[in-house]
Amino acid sequence: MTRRNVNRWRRDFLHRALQGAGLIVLAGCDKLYETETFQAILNTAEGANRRIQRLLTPKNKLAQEFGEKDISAVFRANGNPAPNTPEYLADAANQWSAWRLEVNGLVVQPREFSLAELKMMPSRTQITRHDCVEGWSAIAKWKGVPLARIIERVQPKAEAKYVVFRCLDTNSRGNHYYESISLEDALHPQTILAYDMNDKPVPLANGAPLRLRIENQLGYKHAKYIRALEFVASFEQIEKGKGGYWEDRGYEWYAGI
Ligand SMILES: Nc1nc2c(c(=O)[nH]1)N[C@H]1C(S)=C(S)[C@@H](COP(=O)(O)O)O[C@H]1N2
Ligand SMILES: [Mo]
Repeated sequence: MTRRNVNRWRRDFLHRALQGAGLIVLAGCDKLYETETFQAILNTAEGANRRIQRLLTPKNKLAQEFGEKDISAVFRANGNPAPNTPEYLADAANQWSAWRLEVNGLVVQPREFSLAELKMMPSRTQITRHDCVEGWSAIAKWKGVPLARIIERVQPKAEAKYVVFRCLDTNSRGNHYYESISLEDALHPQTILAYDMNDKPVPLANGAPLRLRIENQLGYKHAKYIRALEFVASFEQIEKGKGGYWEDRGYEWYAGI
């Protein structure tokens, strides 16, 4: 197959998988979501397993995972410092009880999650290596809620293609950090919204209270200080249109490793 055919096949496959799995709503089929049986199937563990099964494409290959003994003694903090707005500092002082993750855009059920709610959802723990393009790497243990679990709750519409991560921090000129990934990568089993790092809450310097781990991608894709997830059909209208803070400054959008 040519590369184009492979890409087309992958796209069609994903589309079918998502449809079959009930993760996207076909135009005009919104009613299906309102039926009790359908909701019941979605809510069963079996339903969840079946959905994951169907999404296992070659691209879902797992990144290498390590053992406790491999965890780096020092894990650098990189990029913008933690926000120093009164709101962020107050949220941190109050153990994030007032903080909310907003999930909106092209979804059937936009909603907010408190940190406590995210922590009550099924979690995944993984010891992985972070690779920054600046030439350093570090291994840490991360615990968080798989993004797939959030996706099940909010139900992206058929037009949704990307998840945009809106971050709380800014550079010295006041530009907010943001990132975007494909729905396909968002459903990867190792793509998690992490709230713990090395068995403790993620430190402020490393993106508290919630940061992305997307283990098949380079460091700059791992959005820290997440405020909101936005489901979109295109990111051309966002900031400079390249899909992320560093992408707007010349980095590749697809930063696969
Ligand atoms: N919100 C936000 N996320 C970010 C950054 C940033 O400046 N702001 N820097 C990125 C880069 S380049 C890297 S290498 C990692 C660093 O994560 P760490 O601070 O946990 O080492 O975060 C990424 N995510
Ligand atoms: Mo980086």
